[in-house]
Amino acid sequence: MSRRLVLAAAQLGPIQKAEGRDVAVGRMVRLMETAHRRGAEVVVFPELALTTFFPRWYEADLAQADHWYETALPSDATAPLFAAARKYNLGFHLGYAEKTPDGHRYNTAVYVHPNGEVVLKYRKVHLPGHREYDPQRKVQHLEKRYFEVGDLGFPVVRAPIGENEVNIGMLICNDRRWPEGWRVLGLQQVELVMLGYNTPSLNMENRGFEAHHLRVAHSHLSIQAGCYQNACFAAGVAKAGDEDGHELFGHSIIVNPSGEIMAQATSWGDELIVADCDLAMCELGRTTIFDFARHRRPEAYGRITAQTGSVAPPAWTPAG
Ligand code: CDT
Repeated sequence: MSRRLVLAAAQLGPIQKAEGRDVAVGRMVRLMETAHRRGAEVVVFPELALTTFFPRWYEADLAQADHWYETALPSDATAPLFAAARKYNLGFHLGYAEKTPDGHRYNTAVYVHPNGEVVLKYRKVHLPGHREYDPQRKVQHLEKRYFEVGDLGFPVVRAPIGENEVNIGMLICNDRRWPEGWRVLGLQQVELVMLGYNTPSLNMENRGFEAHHLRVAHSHLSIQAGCYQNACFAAGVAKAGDEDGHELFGHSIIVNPSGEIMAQATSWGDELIVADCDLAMCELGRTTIFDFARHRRPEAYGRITAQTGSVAPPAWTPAG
């Protein structure tokens, strides 16, 4: 039996440092209106969707960065998103910087039901970048300064979306490059992975020497492989374009459980892409080549959880 879900990925163009949340939220509400007109039941927004990608800006005193974080959802600034969700009967995924009442800071995503309830929350586990100001870099990437490692694992929940119950999970940006996270979601029969990202077009870890097309290729490769190997759909949704002189690549995609791209953004601005997803497609992989119960061999995977860094192998020496 087919279980159809109309899925929208709402890529956002750049948000400048000086722009307030009202600008981003206004644009997001317009995208929700478009999503509704195109029949979508759920819309996925990027990582840290409410502000510029602030981890590129160094702040010696963390308290001076407080204005980048949300302390409550909804808030006055984000209330229009919740109102639009109700008006259009549209669930939405939102990435934002979270500061908890006891002072913890996370790079967080939530899925919100059209009635305004938070159904699922995830806090980013794989934080890229560095903690201290790095004078060698042209552009800072201070996620390790501004966020703690997420403490919620990789949760999946069965949630009502439109006509269906859908097993939803989340990854955030750099997480997409780590098969471990995908597999933990796959082990919970995830059907839809919501994944927002802010990825600079230049690899500053490599002083900008990585070719632009490879940056996009690696993003797509990771998402397509994650979907195929875990028999799920994903919406990989970018913040794109030039933020105060710093370029983020777009190329948002919706991917099916065969690892195929169903829809792709072609602009560097606000853009909605939509795909009609047959959730029953997840069953093929899950019951055949990736039937985990039949084929996984966790007794051989000890290193995956016992070890962080790689170790050099023993050297082979000839017996004779
Ligand atoms: N936001 C985020 O996680 N971006 C990273 C770029 C890392 S470069 C230090 C990504 O993996 O896309």
